[in-house]
Amino acid sequence: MAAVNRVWTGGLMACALAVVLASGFGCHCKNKSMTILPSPLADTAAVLPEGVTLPAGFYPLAGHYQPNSQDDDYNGWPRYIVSDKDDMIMAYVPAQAIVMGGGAGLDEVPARTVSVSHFYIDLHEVSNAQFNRFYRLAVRQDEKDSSWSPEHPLRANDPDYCGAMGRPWQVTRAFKDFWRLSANNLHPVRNVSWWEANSYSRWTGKQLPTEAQWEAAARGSDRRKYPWGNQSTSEVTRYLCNSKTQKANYDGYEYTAPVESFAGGVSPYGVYQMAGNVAEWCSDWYDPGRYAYPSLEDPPSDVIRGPKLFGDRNYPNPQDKDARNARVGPLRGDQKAIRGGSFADPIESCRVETREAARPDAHLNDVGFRCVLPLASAQ
Ligand SMILES: [Ca+2]
Ligand SMILES: [Ca+2]
Repeated sequence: MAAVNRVWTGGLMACALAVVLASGFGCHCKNKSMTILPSPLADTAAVLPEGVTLPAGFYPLAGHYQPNSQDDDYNGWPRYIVSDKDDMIMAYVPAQAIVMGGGAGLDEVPARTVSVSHFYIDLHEVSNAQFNRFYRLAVRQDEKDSSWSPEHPLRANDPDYCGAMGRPWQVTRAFKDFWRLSANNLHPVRNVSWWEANSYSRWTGKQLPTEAQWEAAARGSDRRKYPWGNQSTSEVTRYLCNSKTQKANYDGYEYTAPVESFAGGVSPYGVYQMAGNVAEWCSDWYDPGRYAYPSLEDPPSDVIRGPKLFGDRNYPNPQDKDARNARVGPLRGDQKAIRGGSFADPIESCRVETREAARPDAHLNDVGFRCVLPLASAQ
């Protein structure tokens, strides 16, 4: 677990990030056949060790992957990979047991230990440019074929599908309320509903993180209060995090900051802005009392799933022990979990343990998202 404490310092990564972000959006989508070219960041020729297999469309980061090097190797797993669909760099988070919660909020107690398998997580929040690339594709496909949906569309018997939503994967232009072409391409997308975030994640072949995955990526296993440690004074955090400060501009940003800002505040895995900037949608339905049902197990496969309709007064169902025990969250709910706090929250609300929630159809001006790539089995 020594790797957990390594802090990323890669100037090379910053260069690669700047190149892909500066290249803007649409570079893969201009020809009508929609041919997906490999990301310029992808090392498509890399030979991975036996037993290390990345899904199609995911490659080691070009110029960075050196098998068996101490700096870029978690038992053969590249420390950084690239997601071809959205040119996103993703960071490796090893399998581990983490202590979730234990903080000040009533929904954060008691602390509980959860085992998380290994996965990759987006290095930064999804940017306006990245989301706009998906939006343009979604709208164009929607106009041609009204039955279009991203890969792996939700079905009516999927627990994440709400019949009242009609076509929940439909992507709206709401994010454009806060996106100004060229002016803030590299800022995080916001004003996107959970459905839209989920559609994006499915399009890329990824998922939204569970609360457990999100917390593991933000803090590792040492129970730190913030991604960078425990410092919380405004004098210190002005250099580590974009939160709401007494002086509107104390940390340099009254609203959002570019997604790769505040390099000093990255998590133990080098992940940017898990605290602040925009708060982030998670895949879990929100259950404020869930920590009272500690469990190390995934939900049993024979649990009967069903759609949850808004306004169901039976939620949470006290009989639904299987769902409440699941570390991946309840099977039903009417709000989705949100993590990390935002530019509109005081630093105390940007703690790793802070839990918030909103209806999945809500468009909130300080909520965005990032994605994860779960790996098949624990190492
Ligand atoms: Ca700020
Ligand atoms: Ca954030």
